[in-house]
Amino acid sequence: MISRVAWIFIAVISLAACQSQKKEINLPKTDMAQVALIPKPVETVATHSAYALDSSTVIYTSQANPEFHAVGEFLANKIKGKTGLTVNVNTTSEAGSVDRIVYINQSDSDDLKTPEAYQLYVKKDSIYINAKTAAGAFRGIQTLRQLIPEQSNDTLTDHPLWLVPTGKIMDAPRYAYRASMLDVARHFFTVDEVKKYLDILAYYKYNALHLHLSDDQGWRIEIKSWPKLTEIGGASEVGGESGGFYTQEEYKEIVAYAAERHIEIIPEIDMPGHTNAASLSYPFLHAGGKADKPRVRTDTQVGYSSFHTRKDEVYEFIDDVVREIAAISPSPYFHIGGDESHVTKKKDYIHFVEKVEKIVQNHGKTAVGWNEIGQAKISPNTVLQLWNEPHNALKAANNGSKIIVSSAERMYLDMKYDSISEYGLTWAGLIPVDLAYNWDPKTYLEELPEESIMGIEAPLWSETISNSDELEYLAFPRAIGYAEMGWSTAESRNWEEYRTRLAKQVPYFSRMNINYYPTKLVDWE
Ligand code: NAG
Repeated sequence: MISRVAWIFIAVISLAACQSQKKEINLPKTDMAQVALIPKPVETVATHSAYALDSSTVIYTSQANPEFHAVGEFLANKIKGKTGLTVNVNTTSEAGSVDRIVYINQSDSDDLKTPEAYQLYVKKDSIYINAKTAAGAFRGIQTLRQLIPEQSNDTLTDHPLWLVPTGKIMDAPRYAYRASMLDVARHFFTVDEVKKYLDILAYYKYNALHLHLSDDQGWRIEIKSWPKLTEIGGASEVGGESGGFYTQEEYKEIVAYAAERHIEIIPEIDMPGHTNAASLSYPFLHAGGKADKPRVRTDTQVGYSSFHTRKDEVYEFIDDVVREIAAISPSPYFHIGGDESHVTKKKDYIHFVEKVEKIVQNHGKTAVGWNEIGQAKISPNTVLQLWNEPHNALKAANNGSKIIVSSAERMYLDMKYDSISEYGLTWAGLIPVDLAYNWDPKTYLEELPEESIMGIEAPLWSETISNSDELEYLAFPRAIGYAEMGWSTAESRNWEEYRTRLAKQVPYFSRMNINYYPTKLVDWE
C-alpha cells in the first residue's frame, strides 16, 4: 500500500512537473516598497520582480496544524473576493519543493520574537509566510492581501495575473494590545454590523474589540439568571428607539467570528455608575441617595446613576453576571467600567471596585477598568484604561498595573473631525485625521514608563450614531491611523508620508462599501 506521505510526494512532484512546462513570461518590474501598506511594516526590502498570482497557485499550510490551515482558508477566501481566483488550500510538510505556492509555515525561528511577529518572503515562484503562531501568520496574511494589486495584468499571457511585488518583510507589532471599543449600549448594533467592523479592524491588524455592553440607556447581553436585564433594560436606547440585545448564542457568534480573525472580544459591564438600565430592571440594585431614581433614559447625560455598594445581593447579582459572561468569553480580560460614578461616595466607590475586582478574578479573569478605578487599591495585574486622569494611571502603573492609552483628546472616535463633520461630540475637542495620527502614545504621559503601556484603544461611543454608515463615518479613516500607531515603530511614522498611503486605501473602502469621512487633509485617489 502506498502511504499517505508517498501520495503527497507524488502529488507534489507532478504538480512541479506540470508547472515547469509552463511558458516563462517576462514579468514587469515592481516595487514592494512603494505599496501603500498600513500599518507600515518594520522592515521592507524590495527585490523588484513579481510573483504572478493566478489559479495555478496553491496555498500550503504547516504540518497538520488546524489553526494554520484556517489562516490558509481565510487567505483563499480573500483572494477570491479581491481577484475572483479560486486557489486551493492543502496541508503538507513537503510543500517546500513545489512551484507556485503560498506557504504558511509555523516556524520557531529566534527572529520571530513575539507571538504576532511574521516574516513574508515574496519570490518569483513562491511566497513564504513564517510565524510562530497562527495569530502571527494571520497578521502576515493581511500584509499579503494588501500587496495583491487591485488591477490584474491582462496583457502578459492568455489569462489575467495579479503581480505581487517580490521582496521580504520582517514585521512585528510595537504593542501587544491594539483595540477599538464599540458602545453597543447607547445605540444597539446588530451582529452583522459588529462583524463588518471586525472585518475592517482585522485588515489593519487590530487584535481586540472591547464591547461596552451596558450603560444607563440599555443592557445588551442576555443573562439567563437575571432575565429582566434584557426584557426591560434591553428595550430602549438613546433617542427612544427600541434598543436590542445579544442572546448568549449571538454573543458567542461574535466571539467566534472575531477569533477567526485573531481578535479578542473584551466584554464590559460598566459599574457602579452608568447602571440606570440594570437598576430599572431590578430596583434593589439602585443606590438611592444622590443617584437618580431609575427610569427609561433616552438622553445622553452621564454621572447620575449608581449601584448600591453595601448590599450583599448586589454582589451576588454581579457574581452571576460575571460568571455567565466569563463562561462565554475566551479573552483573559473582563472590563468592569468604573467611570464617572459621580453620585457614588468615594469610600463606597473604592469598596465597590475592590470587591468587583475580586469577583472578576474568582471567575478566572483579569480586571480592566477606566482610570477612575486607580483610586482603589487594585492588584498589580488589573489593567487601567487611561482616558482622562493621568494621576490615577500613574499611581497604578507604579504599583505594577499595565495601562491602555485611550486619550479622549486624541483617540475618542466619537469626537467630531472638524466643525463641518456630521456626527459626533466635541467635549474633548475636534480630532481631525492628522491630529489623530500625529502624536505618540508615549508622549501623552511622559512619566509613564514604556513597559507599562500594554497598548492602545480607540473608543467609539455611540450617542450620535446608530448604524454601520454612521459608525464608519466616525471610525474611518481615524481608526486606521491608530492601527499604525499601535503596530509600527514610533520612528517610522510620519504624517506627510502616511497620508499618501492612506489616500490609496480607497479601492479597499469601495470594495468593502465603507462610508469613510473624506477629509480634505488627504488627496484621496
Ligand atoms: C465620557 C463617558 C462615556 C461617554 C463619552 C462620550 C468615558 C470613559 N465615559 O463622558 O460614557 O459616552 O464620554 O464621549 O468616556
